[in-house]
Amino acid sequence: MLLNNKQLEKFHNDGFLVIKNFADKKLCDEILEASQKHIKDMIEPIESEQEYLEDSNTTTTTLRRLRQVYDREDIFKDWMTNKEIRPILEQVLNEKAVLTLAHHNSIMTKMPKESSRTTWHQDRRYWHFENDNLVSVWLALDDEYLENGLLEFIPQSHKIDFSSDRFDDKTNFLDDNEENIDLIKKAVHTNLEKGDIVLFHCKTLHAANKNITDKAKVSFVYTVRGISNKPLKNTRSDFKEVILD
Ligand SMILES: O=C(O)CCC(=O)C(=O)O
Repeated sequence: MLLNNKQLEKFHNDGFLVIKNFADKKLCDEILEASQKHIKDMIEPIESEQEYLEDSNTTTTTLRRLRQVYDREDIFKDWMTNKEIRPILEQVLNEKAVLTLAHHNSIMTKMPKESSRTTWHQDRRYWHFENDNLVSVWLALDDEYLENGLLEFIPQSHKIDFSSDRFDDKTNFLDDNEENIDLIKKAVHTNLEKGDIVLFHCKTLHAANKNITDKAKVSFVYTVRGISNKPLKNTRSDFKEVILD
């Protein structure tokens, strides 16, 4: 499958693109099913909500993300190496894609009630590559909407070079900075249905609310880099990778 010119232009212009109905709904159900035991038993490595809270002295652990999912189940690996998406990844990266397993290699959850808001940020904040030619692929395994923590994006934010004072010391984009307030007003969202994917650039500002519904939201996210955009040596981005030939 290939993007048409309008879709490709939209991706480059906005910094993200929703592709409706990309993955088979049955595949989404199977991925979700395979993720259940990892979620229920919080099988490591995981990221917890508590890691994101400033003054958390609770002993509870709420799952936020299953990390390093590529090697956990064949069905996860198969999704991340899916052949149908490769021409699209090559289009948006403008060169061959390499799956980088260091960072977004995750099943992302928003647990009912216990999840927290994900503040505005750019994904490249903790990544170390030669440049910013990195794109993430988000798969909705079920319906996603604002009340259960749908991703929201700020169109064209990937084109802006922000000064560091617009972020806090954890590189969250400050909600109360005057210039940021104006930009955040431009945020958009598109409800997702099972099987929809979203491609987003590593500089595109995005955020998500907490899940206020009674059902967990579970999504899959992985990242690819352009083949010429190498991870910097001796950083955490310099990790196992898969060339998507
Ligand atoms: O679902 C979320 O909390 C946001 C996830 C996110 O920002 C990301 O994976 O880059």
